[in-house]
Amino acid sequence: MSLTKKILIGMGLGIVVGLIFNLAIPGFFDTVNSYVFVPLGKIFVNLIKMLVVPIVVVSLILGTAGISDPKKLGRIGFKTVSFFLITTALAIILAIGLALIIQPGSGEFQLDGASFEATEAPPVIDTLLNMIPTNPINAMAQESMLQIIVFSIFIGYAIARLGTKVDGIVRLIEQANDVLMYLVNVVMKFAPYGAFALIATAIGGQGFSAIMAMGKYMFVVLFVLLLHLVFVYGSALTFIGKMNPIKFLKGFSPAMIVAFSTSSSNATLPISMKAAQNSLNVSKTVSGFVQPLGATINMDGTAIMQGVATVFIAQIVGGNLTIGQMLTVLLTATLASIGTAGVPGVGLIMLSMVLTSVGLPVEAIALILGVDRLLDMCRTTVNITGDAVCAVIVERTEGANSALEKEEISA
Ligand code: DAS
Repeated sequence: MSLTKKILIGMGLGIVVGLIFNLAIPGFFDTVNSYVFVPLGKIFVNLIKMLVVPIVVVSLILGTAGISDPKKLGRIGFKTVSFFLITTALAIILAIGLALIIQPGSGEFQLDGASFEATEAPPVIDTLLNMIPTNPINAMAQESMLQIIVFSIFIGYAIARLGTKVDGIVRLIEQANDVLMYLVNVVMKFAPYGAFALIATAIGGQGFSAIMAMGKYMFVVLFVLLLHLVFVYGSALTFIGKMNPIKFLKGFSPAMIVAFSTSSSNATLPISMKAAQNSLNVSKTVSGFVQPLGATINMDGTAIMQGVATVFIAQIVGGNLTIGQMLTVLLTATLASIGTAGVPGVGLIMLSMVLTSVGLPVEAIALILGVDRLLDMCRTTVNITGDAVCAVIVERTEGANSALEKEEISA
């Protein structure tokens, strides 16, 4: 049975058991919750938190090293990275904006105990200065995410500039990334039990209001994913890529279906490259550069989930994000999407990093864990679609450039 099915079963059982305790035997809930649900849920959350810092360090070093060597990047690379960063930032702004308007986390459901002290954001200058770690190891120990990110980016930049001299370190970090991605799979095997326990705790304590909150959260994420697909990618294709979005959809839908069913950008890559080359007239050169890079550093769908989830969790723990914290979310979610490889569930692990960066309790992912797998299927589809849209646009403008160059030569 697939992991998706197991997580859905875990979620379903969690809802049923939670409702039984909430509606029929509330007197037993506290005891069973303390000795069964909370420990099981804590194991899963701690396993996720255990991976966050190493994954952020390793994947951001590799991601930055991969995109910060101007020689290697060239014009195609510059266009590609610019498109990725602009669309990811747009995705997060859309996500935070709509989550603030729709307010999925405001209502009678509030998370008990998890108090959310809006850490008053110090003046912007201090925030920027504090991003530079005086002691990177201490930053990791303290889970100071912005400092960890800055340190990783510096290392990645240095690796890119030193090139072959540090091949040994690159190989070591690449192997560390493989180990961590393997561990993501191992941790995700525990997800069905974690989903069951965390949802049983939330619903056992709060009943239907918790289910309503989950439903509203899911609606907002799906709504923003659709908006991003239609408006951001649709207009980019029409006005820059000079391609009819319907034509794109017809040519790229096989890859979108594979992404939806596998929840993995990496697993879909061969299909999405073939679809781009055979049906969207993207050259092997552009497709071979843009799509593999995009599968790693461009995850608009994941960034949307992280934007909505952070605002949602801030709302259910009774607080609202300050402007400074929203900017932190914009920065950390954009950077989070740069390094994380496209494997199932990695977006949830990186969400822990975003939550930590604004002082929100990671335990609050309890409510979104159960529906995360379904959303992972949808956001992975958006992730790889963004890569293909970028490939079409780079091809079109490169094609235009090379056509212009040919004209100049022949003139
Ligand atoms: N499943 C990831 C991907 O392959 C996205 C995510 O986990 O958010 O793109």
